[in-house]
Amino acid sequence: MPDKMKRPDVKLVLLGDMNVGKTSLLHRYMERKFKETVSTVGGAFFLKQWGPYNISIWDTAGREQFHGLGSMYCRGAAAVILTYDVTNWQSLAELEERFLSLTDTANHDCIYAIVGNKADLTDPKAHLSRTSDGQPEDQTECEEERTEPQVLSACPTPPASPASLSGVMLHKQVTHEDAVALYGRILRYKGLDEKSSLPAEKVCFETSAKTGYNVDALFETMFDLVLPSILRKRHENQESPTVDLEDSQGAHSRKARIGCC
Ligand SMILES: Nc1nc2c(ncn2[C@@H]2O[C@H](COP(=O)(O)OP(=O)(O)OP(=O)(O)O)[C@@H](O)[C@H]2O)c(=O)[nH]1
Ligand SMILES: [Mg+2]
Repeated sequence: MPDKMKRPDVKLVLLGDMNVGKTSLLHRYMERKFKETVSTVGGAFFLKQWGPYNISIWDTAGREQFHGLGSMYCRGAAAVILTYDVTNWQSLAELEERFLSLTDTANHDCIYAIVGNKADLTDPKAHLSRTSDGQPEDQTECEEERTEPQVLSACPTPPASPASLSGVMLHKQVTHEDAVALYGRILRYKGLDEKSSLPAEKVCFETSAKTGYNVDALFETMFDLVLPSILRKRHENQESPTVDLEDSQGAHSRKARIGCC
């Protein structure tokens, strides 16, 4: 497929504190598995083909030292997925204290989702997971259970809690209501009216990257919600077509060469 066909139509960004599971959520959705992660450095993006559209999904680093990059990654984002860990109250507080202001560079009609990950640690129902077509999630490739030695990197992400391995439930520090309340505060921060915005029930999720619980629902809901943004962008581009600098420079230099020889 020519390179141009793969240019992203729209951008989604995952934000949140280190260790909440942003990279694991993306692996689960894109690669259908849960595997050991290394704490993200800077950011990385995956391209997802959604019908005729290309969606770039940006994974960002939660570590404080990369904080300055966050607003750059959010520039022009059509959706931001603010991620916390349901077993860690501070990870929710950080979304408001540290990450929300990074979204000032996102599109004015950016959609915000609030996602509480690691639900498998607190909620037995998060152990059962279905793919978007209703099939049980395939967990046979769960690399966490592999016994081969893992290559240690300079900055390994702390391993999943032993509780997640033993099946012991942990205390849920953040409730769904806490996330809904944060969503309300985000709308106020953005100067948006609750009545004309997406309802919290549509954009507040609890997920498990480990079991796959709600992961398809999260990403695919977001893809559907950004479709209007894609269509608007395409419409704007049709009305004021951009000049492809590469092509025009190529044509120009070809002309120049023709002219001078
Ligand atoms: N039990 C459980 N553990 C998870 C889940 N998601 C991630 N983890 C574990 O949490 C740790 C951190 O996961 P990452 O995906 O690297 O976290 P991150 O948010 O990308 O972290 P940074 O890249 O540092 O910002 C890893 O040990 C994962 O195995 C989950 O849904 N359930
Ligand atoms: Mg990461």
